[in-house]
Amino acid sequence: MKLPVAFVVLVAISFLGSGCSGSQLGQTVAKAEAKQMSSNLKNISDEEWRKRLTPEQYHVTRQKGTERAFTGQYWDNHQAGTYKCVACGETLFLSKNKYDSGTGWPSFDRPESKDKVEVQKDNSYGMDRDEVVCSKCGAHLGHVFTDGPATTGERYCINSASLAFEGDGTKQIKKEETIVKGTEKASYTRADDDAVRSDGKDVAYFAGGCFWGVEDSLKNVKGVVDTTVGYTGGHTQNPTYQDVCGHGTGHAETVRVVFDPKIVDYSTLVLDFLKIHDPTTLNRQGPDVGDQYRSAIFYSDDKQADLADKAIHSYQSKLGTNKKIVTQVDKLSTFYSAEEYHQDYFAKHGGASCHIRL
Ligand code: MHO
Repeated sequence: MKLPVAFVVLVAISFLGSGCSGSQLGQTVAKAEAKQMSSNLKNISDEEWRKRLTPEQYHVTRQKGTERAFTGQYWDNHQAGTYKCVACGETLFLSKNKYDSGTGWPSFDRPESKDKVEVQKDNSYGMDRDEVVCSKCGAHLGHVFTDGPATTGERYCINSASLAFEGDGTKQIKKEETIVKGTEKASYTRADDDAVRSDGKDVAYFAGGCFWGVEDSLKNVKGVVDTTVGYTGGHTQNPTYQDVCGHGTGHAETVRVVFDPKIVDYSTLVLDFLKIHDPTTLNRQGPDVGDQYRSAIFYSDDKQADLADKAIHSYQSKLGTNKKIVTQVDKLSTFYSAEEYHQDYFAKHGGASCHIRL
């Protein structure tokens, strides 16, 4: 708007006329000015933002980018202080509301105050997510999910690149260790699976993006008796979630599925697995990018390999020729279970599963 003074005067006159007190008027004018400033910020040209921000900050805040997990400046920051918008300096989050979500992004259970951020629908990648932007300048910050801690139930998953931290000089002690790393991890080999088979059950392994969603979808299939999320297909022994996010392990987020073959057969499970994710995107499921999110079936023997190939072939003919299935069919090696806090993630934390059956 080109007439800020006229706008403020207009607001002032209308409130004077309604008998508004002097201090209320002051606040009203201040609010109007703030609104004006914020609309000015929202009108800054793309070219100007490019000059003001680093390429990474520009990509995240103006192009709605996402930094890679565990790579940003603040995911593991435990200093006390405030997190401001990197683009306009507005205070957005406080360290006392920050918690260790284990996702590799700074996570807060609430913003400094509700009016500091705006939440808008984000239907990109065919998903239904809530995008969080800075109310003042419109910078993209991240997303908010409903799988946060009990205090508010919300997880503001924010990119470090959107934030500028200002410490108050004191180190904040971690309130509680929400993540137990390494201790309960187990690994499964062919011998473990054969023991399951000798008991009349069978085992299958599927990788199709974020394992929270794959597990959540498959565990409800009739005949599935047990599921475990973990890592396989790579070369690092006993990897952590953070190792796998770092792309150096070759592992894929995978779900080990124990099923009763008298109730559901392997081919049916494979077809169901193909339907709950997009098997046509290489090293990617929606917003989650990287080889740990590749689509893969890890087979235990030639029979499983053959059935997997046949199921893929039959699903490909349903999809037609435009979209090519890129699901890998690979021989299973050791499967390492993921950290306890990743097991049954949606059942424990609530929130909507990211995998929907087509
Ligand atoms: N984008 C997901 C990935 C988690 S999954 C366990 C998140 O919300 O952190 O890779």
